[in-house]
Amino acid sequence: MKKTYLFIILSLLCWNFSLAQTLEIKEGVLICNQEIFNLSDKKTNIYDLLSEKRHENMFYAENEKNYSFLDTCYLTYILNFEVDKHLLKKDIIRLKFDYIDTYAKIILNGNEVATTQNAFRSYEFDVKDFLKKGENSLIVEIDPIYQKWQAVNSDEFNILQSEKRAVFRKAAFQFGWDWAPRQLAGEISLPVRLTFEDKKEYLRFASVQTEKISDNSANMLLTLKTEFLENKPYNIKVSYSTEGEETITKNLGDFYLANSEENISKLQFEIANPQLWYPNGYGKPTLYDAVVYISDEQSKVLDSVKTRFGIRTIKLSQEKDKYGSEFCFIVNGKKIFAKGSNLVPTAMHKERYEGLAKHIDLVKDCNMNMLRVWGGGYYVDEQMYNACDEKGILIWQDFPFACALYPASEEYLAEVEAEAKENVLRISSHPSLALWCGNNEIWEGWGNWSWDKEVKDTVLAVENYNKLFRELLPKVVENYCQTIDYTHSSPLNGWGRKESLTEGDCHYWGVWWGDSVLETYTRKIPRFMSEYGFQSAPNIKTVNKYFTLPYSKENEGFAIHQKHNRGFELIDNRILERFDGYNKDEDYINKASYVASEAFSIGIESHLRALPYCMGSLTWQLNEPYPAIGWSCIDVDYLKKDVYHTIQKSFAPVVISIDKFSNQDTIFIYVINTSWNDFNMDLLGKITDCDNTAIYSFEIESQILPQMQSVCVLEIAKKDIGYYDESTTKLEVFGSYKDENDNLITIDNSSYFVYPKHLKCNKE
Ligand code: BMA
Repeated sequence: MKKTYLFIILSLLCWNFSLAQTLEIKEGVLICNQEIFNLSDKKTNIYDLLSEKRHENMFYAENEKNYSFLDTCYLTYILNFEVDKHLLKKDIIRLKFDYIDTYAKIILNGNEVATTQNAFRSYEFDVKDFLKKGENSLIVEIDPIYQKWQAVNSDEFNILQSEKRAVFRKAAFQFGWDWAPRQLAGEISLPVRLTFEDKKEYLRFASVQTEKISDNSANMLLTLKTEFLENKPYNIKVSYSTEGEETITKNLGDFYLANSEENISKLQFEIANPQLWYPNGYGKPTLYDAVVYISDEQSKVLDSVKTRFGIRTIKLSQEKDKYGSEFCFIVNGKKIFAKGSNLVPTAMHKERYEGLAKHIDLVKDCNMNMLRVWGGGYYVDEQMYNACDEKGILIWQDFPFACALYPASEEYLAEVEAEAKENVLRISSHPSLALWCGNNEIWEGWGNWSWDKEVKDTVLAVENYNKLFRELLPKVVENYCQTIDYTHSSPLNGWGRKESLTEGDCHYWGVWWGDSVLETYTRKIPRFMSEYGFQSAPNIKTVNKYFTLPYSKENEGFAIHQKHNRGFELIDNRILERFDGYNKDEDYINKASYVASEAFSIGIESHLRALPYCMGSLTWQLNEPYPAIGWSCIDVDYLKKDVYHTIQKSFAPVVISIDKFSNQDTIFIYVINTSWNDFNMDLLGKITDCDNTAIYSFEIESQILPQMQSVCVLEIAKKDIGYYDESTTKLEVFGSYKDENDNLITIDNSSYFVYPKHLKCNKE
């Protein structure tokens, strides 16, 4: 085999109190079907490497078909590196992988170090015995999952024959989804790290959570992960600071930490006069930087670790009321209206969500304050959590389980427990974390999708569900992240059931899957809408980059990007209500966008008008890892789709909404204020005819808009509008108010009363 010369980066990290050294292995080769590819830390997966070698865009036209053979390909990563003999003298030498997907064998200098089977964990191994002076060879072999997947006997695991993927701890969407192709080949991320350390007492990790906020102080919970402690008292100090304030150091006292379970210890401290963290639209997301020190009895500092936190409480209120029970987030003691979207992975492979971290302003500028991390992807990585902490974007984190029955053998539960412990503890310090949720649409599937007819043992299926989602996962959350609530599934009830509108969260798919007209949203108001949406094509630049003309379902270079089996039909049904037809070019893209924009504005405004009955609206979906004709508002290249602008407008702090659907004789005009400030608004409105002559107008001065309220400011009886013909009229409403910073804000909304094809005059 061709000898590979590798780039080794040896970085000396001078930690405060001992000399630890890290060797980063950033380059190597990947072999697939005897073909050799050079790796770099930017390119580690076979799909990117192959498309680079072929000089082609993998997702252009039908190209993706030529990559499907990779599903069955055996992959071998070869990473050679040099080790200095001094390093070998260190007591603890560990090999660390941030990401290995799935079923890998790790071989170091001919010795099998370990096998892995879970893409949701990071891995580290003691390798002191396997390393040698000079050149070392690390080989990672990844077996294709495809053959294992085909061979799964679903009855053996009591899972669905149609969703055998559930046996593997690998992101569900990679098996193919209705917005993504199937791409199953595994990978590792680079750099792989070797750490060389002396054996001594270590503070490995610290997380700070908020337990309680009272008048002038906050009670904080400090969770520490330690290693190699002895059975003696250790002193713990925390230094913390936030921008513009002095650093405060607190001595928390002396503790016997060595006997803690799994080296995890929990301590408490208080912060006086805390600066609170608030979500976008409700205040500043203030962050604190902290350093935790561990010292011995002689006050010698043994180790320290940095962390970052925010001071906020967040609760999910599911209090019962006369309708059912609410589903509402309470931040720092006050209710918020959750505005946001569902986050899916930003790339088909290792990148997970990092890409969006760099584009997080797209989320903030869209007036969003919450993202739900959909369970068919991964646990969100640090970059993205950090970005959300900084911008005030709350994260609802599903555990990675979606749309399938999952096994619950001891072995499987042990894997899930390991991944959950690692990720829950890692994420617990982030103030953006709002909720842990067991899974996506499994409880709904069980109750509504005839799974009971497909699975071998229905009693066992419920037992398995309970073991995973009502026992194991809530227990991990309780142990490692006790300040954050847990709910076992999203949604609580399937959208066909009446309870979906009176209690819990709801995924309402009557519009789209159910082929209902868009205005159905006005009648299907849940307590919290956690998924709903309508498809459209990517931004036109992205369309031109990936799709070929004509834009018709007969042209595979276009049609391959529609992954929903009834997608074209459902879009057509709504377009043809509004337009007489379309050309199979940009005209189709524009008309589909028109429909989707209308869907999102009707949906969001319906939820807002129903405040406080409805306390959240999360569109499906924020982003996509592939150029799909799909539901996202940001496309694969991070470009805004038309629907982005619609959603941004509808998620503004104060919104004018025209309700023309709930009563055929009356038009209702609402103003909804989802902020925590009261405003006064002046409103102006007119109904114009074809020649722009006003046939009706109104003015409202100093309309009081109390915080967190939806106010019906005017009812217009159609009989009172002089000459009125729905096919020739348009209603426009303008409003202006001074916001909390005394800035003059102007907003507007407008509406026609018939579909474009029935409009008798040619208005823009
Ligand atoms: C919801 C999601 C996804 C899916 C979307 C659109 O149910 O949970 O599974 O992509 O519908 O069909």
